[in-house]
Amino acid sequence: MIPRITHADPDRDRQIRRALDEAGCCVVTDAAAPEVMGAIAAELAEHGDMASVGRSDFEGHTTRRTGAPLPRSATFRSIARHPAVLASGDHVLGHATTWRFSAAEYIEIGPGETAQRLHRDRWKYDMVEFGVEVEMNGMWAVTDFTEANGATRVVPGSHRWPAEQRPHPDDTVPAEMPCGSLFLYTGSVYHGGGPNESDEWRAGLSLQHAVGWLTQSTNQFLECPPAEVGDWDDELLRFIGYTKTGNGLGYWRDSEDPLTAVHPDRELPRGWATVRPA
Ligand SMILES: O=C(O)CCC(=O)C(=O)O
Ligand SMILES: [Fe+2]
Repeated sequence: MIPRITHADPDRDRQIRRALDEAGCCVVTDAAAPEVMGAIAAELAEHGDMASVGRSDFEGHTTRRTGAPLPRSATFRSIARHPAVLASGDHVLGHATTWRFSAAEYIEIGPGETAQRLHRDRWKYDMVEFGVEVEMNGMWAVTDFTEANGATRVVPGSHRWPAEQRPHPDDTVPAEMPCGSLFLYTGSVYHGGGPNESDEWRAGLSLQHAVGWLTQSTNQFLECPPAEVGDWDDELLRFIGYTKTGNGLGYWRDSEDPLTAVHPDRELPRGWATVRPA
């Protein structure tokens, strides 16, 4: 069973932490208004039309993926640091000096799509067994997610499975949720896009976050270059990677703070010492 938590519940963050510990996943309902989801869909629509459908069994054959929602959608920027995202990342990735945004992708699963292969998202890191969780991911329901239209299928509790244990499709349950819900899951939970047996498209905004010492899935400094992000909040810039981390990672030139590249007029402290995101 996937734990379900209501966004407005005063005990929300504690429940999210417990669900991620026990099940490795949860659904937060009413995390954003359906209008917010609609605005993101509208802002991404012109880019989605240009993106091709997938080319492999993993990407899907009637699934459209649109990248770079941060620069393309001001509305997505306004919810990238949603409180439920911050609570889950702080809990799962808080062992690292910093954790940060890694990628987001708008995934539209079309009628007739088959089930995606079940996987752990953290396998992208050469399938290394790190001994700590390195990813904390999510999926915004931009449309309703139903079992029929391709809701993500997940194996609750599989974040604890040993490396050699593999899931069977019968182990999965669909992350059914209304538009505006947020499905949260750790990098070790087995899951995959569901088969779409309906005649409608299922749209979701997939989120990836990782510890600061790993490469981000998308190159944020190409996607959100310094010259184009001068009016973004410092918190968001820190969140997408304009920050030092660990013991001497992420600095720029003469041990400068990378935020200096966006705001050359600012005097920011130099040095390798980590600054935690604002
Ligand atoms: O579209 C989905 O429901 C899941 C996609 C996914 O897990 C992935 O592409 O890694
Ligand atoms: Fe995945």
